[in-house]
Parts: sequence; structure tokens; C-alpha cells
Amino acid sequence: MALTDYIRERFFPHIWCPGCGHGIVLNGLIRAIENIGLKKNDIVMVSGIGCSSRIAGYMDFHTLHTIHGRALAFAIGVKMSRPELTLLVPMGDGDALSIGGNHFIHACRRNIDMTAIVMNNKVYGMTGGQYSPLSGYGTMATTAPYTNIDQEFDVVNIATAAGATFVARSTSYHVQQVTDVIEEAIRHKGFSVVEVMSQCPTYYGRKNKEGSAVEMMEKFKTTTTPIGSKAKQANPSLIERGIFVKKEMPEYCAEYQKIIERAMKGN
Ligand SMILES: Cc1ncc(C[n+]2csc(CCOP(=O)(O)OP(=O)(O)O)c2C)c(N)n1
Ligand code: SF4
Ligand SMILES: [Mg+2]
Repeated sequence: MALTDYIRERFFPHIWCPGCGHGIVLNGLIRAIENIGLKKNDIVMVSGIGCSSRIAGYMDFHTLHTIHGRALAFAIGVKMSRPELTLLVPMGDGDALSIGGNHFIHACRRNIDMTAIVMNNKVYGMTGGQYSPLSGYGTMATTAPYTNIDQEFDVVNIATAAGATFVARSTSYHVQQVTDVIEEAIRHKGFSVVEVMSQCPTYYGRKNKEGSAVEMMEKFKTTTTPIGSKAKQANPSLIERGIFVKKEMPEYCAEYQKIIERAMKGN
């Protein structure tokens, strides 16, 4: 299929600012789906609210644009009733780990088969640049004019500690890797988390004097490194990219089916 066949062109032009990183995630997602050969009718995309969550409006799958922070709760409901469908859940950093943090850790723990993509721009983009749990100590935001004193979460560490069976990280600079890790995440049978570091030049970039979208993406290039690289040993402050966790565990819907069968037999 042509890549444009996956898009609802009637909803364009999109709402994203020039230089926003979220479009790169959309591109990677479409390419991953095309590589796997999934049928549009077999995909359900569930999102909450945010610039990142708007991606669900642009994809021509079955889509649910739900409420802020609750995308995973809706997605779990869909998956439990139709386990044969492929569930994709794009989320913002605020959506996933601020208001939605509780849903996030418990979804990781349950190992239900779906792919959560956390588009981490370290800010609440849609609502005007408030700091998020991913902004980090010392950053500026509209709600932290004298600098943010909250420490930040690490998406990969939280997902790993909470039990996600596939955990990966990439950035909007590393476009091929974004496609590759999303593809592998979708193929994985279990709860997959992919963090994509994505630039918000309008709020995070402007407040933190990070320059243009291109300069922000160059920073993703210079401040990240493949997992276990020599560069990481020499410079521990580099952020690692790649697949951190990939393991087999009982999948939730499959286990639930066994419970149904036992209940039907009465044992
Ligand atoms: C229950 C609820 N609380 C707050 C909001 C307001 N709100 C909408 S999007 C958003 C944050 C968006 O940030 P993020 O999830 O990081 O996505 P981004 O826009 O940065 O991609 C907030 C607080 C809302 N819509 N619903
Ligand atoms: S406000 Fe930020 S996150 Fe939202 S569309 Fe603009 S650049 Fe992207
Ligand atoms: Mg955000």
C-alpha cells in the first residue's frame, strides 16, 4: 500500500507546529505497520488527549480518541473483548506518566499484548508548556518560571521495574530506529513500551533556549548512544537508545481465556 493509504487526509492539515517531533513518530509507525503487513481493519489505535494523542485522528484504523491519561484503560477494555486485534496506544509524557501514571505501571505489570508509544517532549505541549514529570530538575516551563525543582522519571526504568516485557527507546533524530523498534514492539507478544524522545520547539525548546527544531534534533544525536556503547562508558551522562527488555511472560488475554474455560467447566 502507499504510505498515504494509512492516513485520513480529510483531517489535514494537522495541528502540529512546524518542527514538532510527533510527525516523525507517525511516519515511523506507518512504516512499521507496512513492514509487518497488518491490515488497517485489524488495528485499533487508542489515545488520550495531547498534541501526541492527536495522532489517532490522523490514522485510518479503528481509532478511539479518549480522555487524558486514560488511553491504556480504554485500550485494555478493547483488547479484553477482541484479543485478536492489534492495539496501538500513542501517549504524551504527561498523558502516560503524570495523570496516566497509575494506568501505565499496572498495564506494564499485567503484560497485556499491546504497544504503548510514549512521545516524550518533556512538556505539556497542548496546554501551553507546563512542566511534566519528564521535564527534569533545572528546566524552565510556563509553570516553572524560576526553574523546575522536580526530579524526572525515566520511562525505560519505570516500564522495566513495573514488568513490561518489551522496553525500548529512540529519538526523532533516529528515524530508522524509530521504525525498527516500533515494528519489533508490535511483533512482541506482551506489553511493549517504546519511548521516543520528541522535540517541542514551541514550548520546551523556546523556554529552555534549545534553538530550532533542527538544533533540538541534533541534541538528540549528540546526547544519546546505542545501549552498551563505548561512548556510554566514557560518558555516563549519555542517554542509551535501543531495546532494553525483551522477554517472554504469560500474556494477559491468553491467561484470561484459560480462566473462562475453567469457569465454563466448573473446575
Ligand atoms: C482530565 C484532564 N486533565 C487535564 C487536561 C488538560 N490537558 C490536555 S493535554 C494535557 C497535557 C499534554 O501533555 P502531553 O501528554 O505530554 O502531550 P503533548 O501535548 O506534550 O504531546 C493536559 C494537561 C485534560 N484534557 N483532561
Ligand atoms: S506545542 Fe509542541 S508538542 Fe504541541 S504541536 Fe507544537 S511543537 Fe508539537
Ligand atoms: Mg508532552
